[in-house]
Amino acid sequence: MNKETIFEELFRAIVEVDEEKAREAANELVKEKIDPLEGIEKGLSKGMDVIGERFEKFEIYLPELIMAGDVFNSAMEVLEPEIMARGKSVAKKGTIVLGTAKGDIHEIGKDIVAMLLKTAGFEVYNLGKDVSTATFLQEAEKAKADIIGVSALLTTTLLGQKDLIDLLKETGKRDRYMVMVGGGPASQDWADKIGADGYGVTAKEAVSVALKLISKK
Ligand code: B12
Repeated sequence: MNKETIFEELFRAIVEVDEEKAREAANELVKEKIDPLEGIEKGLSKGMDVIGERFEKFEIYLPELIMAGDVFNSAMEVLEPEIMARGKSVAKKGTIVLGTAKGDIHEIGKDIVAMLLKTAGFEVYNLGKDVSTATFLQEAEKAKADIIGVSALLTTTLLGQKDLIDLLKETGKRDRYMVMVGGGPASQDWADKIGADGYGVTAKEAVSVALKLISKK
């Protein structure tokens, strides 16, 4: 199977909510030695965008959304070892505490960000989903983190990113931690507006942003 066909199969596996197809296409991708990140971007994530659009138009409902997430994860089970194996970094770059904002349970994208940061040499503390601003700060202190990363997929939970920056200011710790934000409704404009140090559209970008931030330290 060629590259484009595999991407198409990954895309269709999500849109058709077909776990078996997802695993098969992911295995094929690994066999053909294609960059798994390209498969995520050009296949799986594109499928998720279509699922999101259909959900918005009431063409599908919550159970399908949940199942699409499961299909994505089953492809990731195949791709993750390959991504980790391709990571070639040895030297430790820095420490990052990462989580999804309070009230938000989306974590597929955030987990990919965590995985890529690890392969790039960061020590990553993945706090999971629905994380309060107080917990972000508490865990960053415990881990002696350099960077705090906040993911938000809902317009309503985007404010959690601003709340963290406000909390850091209030507690006199704004200069202690760099803050990186991401997720669907976030943007560079938003990051600038709330005074975040970095923003990334994709997990790959999250890594370059984190590397840039750490080099400035
Ligand atoms: C799967 C999914 C779910 C799953 C999540 C499963 C899980 N374990 O994560 C479930 C079923 C739980 C779910 C629930 C809901 N969802 Co939902 N969901 C999605 C869907 C289809 C895909 C998200 C996804 O995983 N994408 C794939 C990953 C790889 O991409 P990503 O998350 O964007 O992450 C990438 C980048 O954003 C970036 N990134 C992510 N985090 C970070 C962090 C940093 C620091 C950086 C730098 C970068 C970065 O890197 C990632 C990899 O490249 C989206 C549609 C969409 N296109 O986003 C809707 C979507 C996000 N959901 C939506 C909604 C409305 C809901 C619900 C409210 C539905 C409901 N009525 O209950 C609930 C909310 C529950 C809650 N409290 O959080 C809306 C949000 C609208 C809005 N703007 O507010 C969307 C956009 C669908 C839509 N178009 O209507 N959902």
